[in-house]
Amino acid sequence: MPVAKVALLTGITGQDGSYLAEYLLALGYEVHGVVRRSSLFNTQRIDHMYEDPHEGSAMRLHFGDLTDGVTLRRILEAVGPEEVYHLGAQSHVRVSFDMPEYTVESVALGTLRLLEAIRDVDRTGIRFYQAGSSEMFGAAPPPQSERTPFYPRSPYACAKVFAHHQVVNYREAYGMFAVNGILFNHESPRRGETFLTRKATRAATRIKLGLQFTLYLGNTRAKRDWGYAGDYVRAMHLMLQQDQPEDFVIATGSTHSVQEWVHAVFDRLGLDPADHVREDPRYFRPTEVDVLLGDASKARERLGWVPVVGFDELVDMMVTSDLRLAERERLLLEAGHREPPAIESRA
Ligand code: NAP
Ligand code: F7E
Repeated sequence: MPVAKVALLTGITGQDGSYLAEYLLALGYEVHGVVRRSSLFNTQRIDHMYEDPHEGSAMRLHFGDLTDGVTLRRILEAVGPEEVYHLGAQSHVRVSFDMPEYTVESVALGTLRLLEAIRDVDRTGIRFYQAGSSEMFGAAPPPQSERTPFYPRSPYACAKVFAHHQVVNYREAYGMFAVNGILFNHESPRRGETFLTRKATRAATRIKLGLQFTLYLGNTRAKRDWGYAGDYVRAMHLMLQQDQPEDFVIATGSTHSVQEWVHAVFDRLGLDPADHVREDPRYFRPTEVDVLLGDASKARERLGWVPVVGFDELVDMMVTSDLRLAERERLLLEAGHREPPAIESRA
């Protein structure tokens, strides 16, 4: 019987980490994840994969933090992974303007800490994936590909550009198998509730069931290339199975405005956004990324990667899932549970 490959994931509790862990477990991997300590459980997205380690679970969790290099090194030594998927980050662009120093600590220096730990533990045997972002292109005109120069427009994007260049430099300086996936926006029913797509599906489904009345938004003219997270984690894995380490753009190749997303969501529920959507200046960013539209032809040709889920199917999937969630909320409310705070009071 072939020996299972061992993978270590930072950010396993996040949207992408949960889909990637599922994907790798299905391929027969032993999956290890770095989880930060929190006062409430932060493992909701991966609980369904967790089994008692005493009974030989294929997924194991380790306490660690991207701001703590010593612990990252200890985890690497203890786990001995063949593949490291570095997904952990303070990943919210607007929040990065509120918390620039912490964002750089976790996104830029966190990546450097991990690369340094790998260099010491085993510089050539471990394959390393860096979660790069289309935000790095920022104000560069579309379409954006691997050849497009970066023009970052937020502390988050500046930190990702730093991490990107470190990965290239560790590859060239130490011969490490280290790659950057430059992923455009990808969404799912597991998307954090303060990102635009999910904020809209949560709000519209709650409005439909009478749990909320208004959705407050910032800039609705921005355009994004939105794909499905489940498709994008396949690309991460493919990048680490190649003969040579190379960087790839991952995108759908079509772009839609925030307004289009909101209309598509409200339409499906028979609601008119004009009755419910209002502007709130606090959701605007000091500098915005106006249009993202990815050219993923290199990934199509070299990895054989193409997205399966399109815009309409993604909207359907997220609306259906959040409608179920809102129905549960309403049932709890009817059973006398306290009304939860409105989504927009949270971020
Ligand atoms: P996410 O849902 O926000 O998940 C982020 C993960 O990082 C969570 O597991 C979080 O832990 C963890 N984390 C945050 N700060 C940490 C720290 N200091 N130490 C250790 N772990 C920490 O993000 P995502 O959407 O899955 O994205 C995954 C990665 O891809 C991120 O690096 C993101 O920047 C990048 N990316 C995302 C997209 C996208 O559209 N989703 C596109 C391009 C790039 P908690 O659960 O405890 O918060
Ligand atoms: O914003 C606009 C906002 O926060 C999308 C992260 O995963 O993808 C994500 O970053 C657009 C922006 O995602 C609201 O101004 C309007 O133009 O969902 P978002 P993002 O900033 O594109 C990239 C690729 C990453 O790497 C990041 O980690 O929507 N917008 N009104 C709003 N956005 C939010 N969040 N909330 C609003 O009320």
